[in-house]
Amino acid sequence: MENKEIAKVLYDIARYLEMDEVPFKPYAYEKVAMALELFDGDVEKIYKEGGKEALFKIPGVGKGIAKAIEEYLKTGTIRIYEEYKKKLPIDLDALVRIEGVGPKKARILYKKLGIKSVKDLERAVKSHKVAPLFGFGEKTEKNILEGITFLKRDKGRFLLGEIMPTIKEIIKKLDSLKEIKKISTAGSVRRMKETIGDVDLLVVSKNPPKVMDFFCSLPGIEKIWAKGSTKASIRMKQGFDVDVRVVSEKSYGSALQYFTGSKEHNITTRLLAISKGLKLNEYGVFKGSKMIAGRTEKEVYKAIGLPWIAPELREDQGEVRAALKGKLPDIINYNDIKGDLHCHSNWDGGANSIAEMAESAKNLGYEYVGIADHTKFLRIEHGLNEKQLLLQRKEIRRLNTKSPKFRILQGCEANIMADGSIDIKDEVLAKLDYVIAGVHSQMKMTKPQMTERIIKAMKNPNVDIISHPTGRIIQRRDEYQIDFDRILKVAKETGTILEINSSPDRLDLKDINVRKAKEMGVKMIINTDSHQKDQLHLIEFGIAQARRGWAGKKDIINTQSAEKLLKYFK
Ligand code: DGT
Ligand code: CA
Ligand code: CA
Repeated sequence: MENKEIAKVLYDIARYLEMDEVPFKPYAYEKVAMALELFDGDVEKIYKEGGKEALFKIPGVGKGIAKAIEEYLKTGTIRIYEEYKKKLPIDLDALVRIEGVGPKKARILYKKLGIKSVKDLERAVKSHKVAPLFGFGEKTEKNILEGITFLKRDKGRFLLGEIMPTIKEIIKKLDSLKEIKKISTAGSVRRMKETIGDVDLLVVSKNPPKVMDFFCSLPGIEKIWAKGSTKASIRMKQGFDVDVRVVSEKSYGSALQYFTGSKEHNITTRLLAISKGLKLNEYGVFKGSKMIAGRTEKEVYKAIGLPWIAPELREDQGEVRAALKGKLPDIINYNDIKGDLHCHSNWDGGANSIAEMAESAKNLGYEYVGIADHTKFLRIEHGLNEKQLLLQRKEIRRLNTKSPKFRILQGCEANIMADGSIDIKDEVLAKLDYVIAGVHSQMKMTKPQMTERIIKAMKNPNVDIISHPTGRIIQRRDEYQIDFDRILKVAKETGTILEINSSPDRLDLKDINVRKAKEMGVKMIINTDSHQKDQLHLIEFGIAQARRGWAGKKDIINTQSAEKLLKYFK
């Protein structure tokens, strides 16, 4: 049984408990569910070997949850989970994905209007049955409708960061099969797009039937759509589909080039081949009937007169033209980051201590880490006030003397208030190593208002970085109404750094905005916004967006040493 499967059930229980207004418990379940998703060990194995007590190894697991996990491992379900499902037979997963609908609201909607699904809700909202409910109102009704429309727009796509761990597991399993000589992702996964329609895998093997059998018997499969002699397609329990294709070694490069896409990039490369009197397809590059390339991607690109192009760039956004002129950007590499400056500690309710965050950062090979806890306006996040920030500063200084080679920097993630002011006094901000400021409230302002609000914050001489600058949450919430070009202009003038937030549901700045920032000469920083140590690795997804936005090492300030980095700050 997969950890993720258990995590999912715990998440659901957390939501049900929340709907039932049980205090504290929902949070405990949710925390363990989150920890489980990132947990390295195999929970089922740990339990088999060490019994219930061994489950305490999982962060956040106490007696109650250990018992629940045990019950699930033994019986395949949990009693309260089944009871809740009967009591509240609604499509909870889908309903709470709508911005503006939480578990509590979902419960009211079911009890009062019998709403079980998104479809039911859409109907109710459109006939204005929701606004009169206690705790809802016109505005909520409108927000819910917007949320539903938003979800539909991106229907059936999955967050890359959410499914990547499973993709990596699948690849690892396939790779263990000796009949598989080579394996790679293709399609949007290889291009590291923020959302994924389906997962494409490419395999080289001399024994395709064996590969097909093995692939179609992987754990976690919900159903098999198709199983042919060299091609198969499955649906995973998590809801997404995976296509696998077996190709011959001599066509591996051209197949990889073809199935990596994007479709638009392929059209451009194929036209280029035609213009040179060649034919390019998934089997190779051909001159008449003679195959002149196909074994590797590099050789395929070379045959049509191009250097190899990184998959993240293959969106037909001018990359082929740039390649022809020898002007492909020298994009940042996945191992170029030297430290993460947006990490939360347990001072603001994060899961880990400053020392633990630092330890994990060190293990990633970083030279420094920056603690940027929330500040006082964000009460629910236990934001720190001036006094606490100064206390924390002392603590960080103490920790730094203990490990001279690795450096902990202290920042904060302060709030940009509606009028553009910062919720922490300037004299305290000035004492920190750096200051991140972000919008966390009143996000629905008009374009001029929101633009001015952020500009005012950037003009504050203590504000160095703007976190998640456009505020979007993928599949949930649009960007704020802002004049992004003006924001870039002022960022440039004031030397303010814009964050590329790596959280898989944010990825903010997104790729096209990264490209704009780069073109304007605005510096950026890639951070994870980790609230626990196991999230630090999510940096991969921020780097991917930076690459998709053509950013180079020099555009991203945390590719520099701590000393150089501190010089960038105001
Ligand atoms: P997705 O799955 O919607 O996130 O996006 P992709 O890019 O993974 O698209 P998918 O899975 O439909 O196809 C994988 C790749 O195969 C695609 O990026 C390019 C190639 N491909 C598929 N259909 C066509 C086509 O009709 N023409 C060309 N030139 N290439 C195609
Ligand atoms: Ca795909
Ligand atoms: Ca596909």
